[in-house]
Amino acid sequence: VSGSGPGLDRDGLDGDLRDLVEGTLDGQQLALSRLISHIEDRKPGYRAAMRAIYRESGDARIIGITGQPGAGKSTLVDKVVDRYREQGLTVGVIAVDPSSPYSGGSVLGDRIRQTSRSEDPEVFFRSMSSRGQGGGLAAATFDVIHAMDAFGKDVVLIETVGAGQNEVDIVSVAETVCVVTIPGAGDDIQANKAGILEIADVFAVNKADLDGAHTTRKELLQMIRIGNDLDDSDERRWMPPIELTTATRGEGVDELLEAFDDHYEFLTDTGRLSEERAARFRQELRTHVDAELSALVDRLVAARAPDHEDGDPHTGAEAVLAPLRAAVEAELDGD
Ligand SMILES: Nc1nc2c(ncn2[C@@H]2O[C@H](COP(=O)(O)OP(=O)(O)OP(=O)(O)O)[C@@H](O)[C@H]2O)c(=O)[nH]1
Ligand SMILES: [Mg+2]
Repeated sequence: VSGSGPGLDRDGLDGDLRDLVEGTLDGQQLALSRLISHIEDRKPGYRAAMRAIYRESGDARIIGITGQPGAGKSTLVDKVVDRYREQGLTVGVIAVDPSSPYSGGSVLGDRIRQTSRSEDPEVFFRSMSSRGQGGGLAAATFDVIHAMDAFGKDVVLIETVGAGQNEVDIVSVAETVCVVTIPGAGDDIQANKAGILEIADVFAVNKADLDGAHTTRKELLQMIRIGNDLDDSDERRWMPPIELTTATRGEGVDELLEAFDDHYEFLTDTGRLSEERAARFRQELRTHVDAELSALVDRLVAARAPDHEDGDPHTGAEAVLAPLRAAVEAELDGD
């Protein structure tokens, strides 16, 4: 991507911010890093910066890695990064609300520092947390993905803690979602069956060096088959592959990458990639609207809601909603 060419949309971009955007599109790590801080903090002009960034993004593969705490997601991500680098691809990694330390460009800090590619300039790590995001973590995550994409990363990996515990809905963020589970997780899997089946494009049964990996694989397979039998649509279906991995030793990682590739191929062959991109666009737009809407509503509540001695909650809600309704109706009048 040649960013500083004539195509850059400079509208609303002042000096410093324009330098950051141009530097990012030029592949400068420091510029990317600073730009991400700027957009995470929602500093003035971030929206104009994102507009310029967005126009240059859209080429990266976006892969989500999710699963229960401690399943080995970060260890696996580290090995997946290694493999992609061996294939000559550049990689961005985003850890959302990491429960394990994750800093300075290395997954898990010192635990994996020696083996990780923290010194590799072609790998860019960033961790994001809901602290200081003002509730906009999901919105900021979309933006950071685009920034890494426009920077020129071939693959962006996003690690989130799984099963609905996270603010970021990994399905609306990633093209391919890998759910990481571990041997003996049968009960957890049963409990979250519907949610897991819905989101997983690929399963990794990690810690396959421990007992019970094959049993867990069988349980997952059974669950997928039952779900498949219940589905009577004629559409070509994707059967999520189940890969056994031992992330600590890098075993099963090649097969996992093949599964990612197969899923991507399925998405492109069936035309579902563009469908999903259209859906994601709307979801992303909604996320940005929602992030700011609640601040607007807060202002109305502060100004219009009655005290609890003076009214009931429904009348109070109506007082807040009435100006919003009026504005929406005036806007859509005649549509
Ligand atoms: N035996 C075994 N241990 C593993 C394997 N993969 C990861 N671990 C260990 O599991 C622990 C948790 O690994 P992480 O990679 O931090 O797991 P995580 O899913 O990222 O954890 P959170 O981000 O805290 O949810 C670490 O002690 C790892 O060394 C594996 O394949 N086998
Ligand atoms: Mg982790």
